Amino acid sequence: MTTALAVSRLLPAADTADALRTDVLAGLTRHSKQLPPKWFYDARGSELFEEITRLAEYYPTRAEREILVARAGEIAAATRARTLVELGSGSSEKTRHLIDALGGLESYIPVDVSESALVQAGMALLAEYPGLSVHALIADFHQRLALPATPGPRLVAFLGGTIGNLLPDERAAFLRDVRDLLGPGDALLLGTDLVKDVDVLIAAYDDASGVTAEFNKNVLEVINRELGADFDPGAFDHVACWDAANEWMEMRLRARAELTVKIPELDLVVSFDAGEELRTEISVKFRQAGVRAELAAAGLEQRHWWTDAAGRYAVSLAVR
Ligand code: AVJ
Repeated sequence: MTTALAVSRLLPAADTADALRTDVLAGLTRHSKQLPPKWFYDARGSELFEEITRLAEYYPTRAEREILVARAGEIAAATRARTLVELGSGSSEKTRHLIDALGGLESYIPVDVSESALVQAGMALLAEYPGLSVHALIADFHQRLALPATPGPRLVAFLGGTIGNLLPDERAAFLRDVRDLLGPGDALLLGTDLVKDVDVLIAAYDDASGVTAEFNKNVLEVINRELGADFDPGAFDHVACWDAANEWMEMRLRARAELTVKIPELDLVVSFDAGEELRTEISVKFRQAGVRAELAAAGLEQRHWWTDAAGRYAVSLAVR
């Protein structure tokens, strides 16, 4: 028996194109230039991110995997989930531990903006788990989701530490939206990177082999391709720094010299001073009390908090 992969597009491709134009226009014409990190992830950017997850310096992926492997049985027992919804699923690599552990799982709903990642991951999972129905949703995790009618209880997973890309008010709105997705008996599994030694953090975002630098500069390639811009990625330096007041890592691109960039699709010319920085990502590092408080503010109760043995990363299980 072959089961087809169901794919629903909740995010029209035209909306994605509009969103990029809006973000680039707003982000490059303001006083402190910035771009949202979601634009890193075209096919090349997703590939570079996968490479980052294998770097010696980039611990979060391995730490999260350690937790999921160690706690899979507890997660299964606590949730008895029959449907797994994974927000920002990407390659769905980390999901296999959960699917394996959730013995009674009937339905898997990966949600991602990247259609290519969804189709690739979805097809692979269908082949590996013959009894599982897979319904992929092309959607932005920032958008309110209407989920297909699948059997409960549902477990909504948001892993990888991606919640750290959101500012505090964006996290609050996101967590309220997740709460609205959950019915009684449903649960949220949330991965968060933790505050730690600054040198460890800096190394994770500025690796010796330069993969993260290339990942960071890839956003300029995306803007060149999609909006006809003429960014020279080589004219920028990769910068990773710790913001101690906000407890987040920042990635920036710093113009080596004064330069201008044409963005024909926006009828825009942008100038950079020598040394001017463009913020491309924040990656918030959390503490347990903070995560618990943010969950509570959204109407969610933190039932479990599991860290890796080294205490670098945490996975929370929360319910309504
Ligand atoms: C996938 C968003 C969790 O913030 O650590 C990796 C992306 N940025 N290296 C992170 C990223 C630089 C990553 N997240």
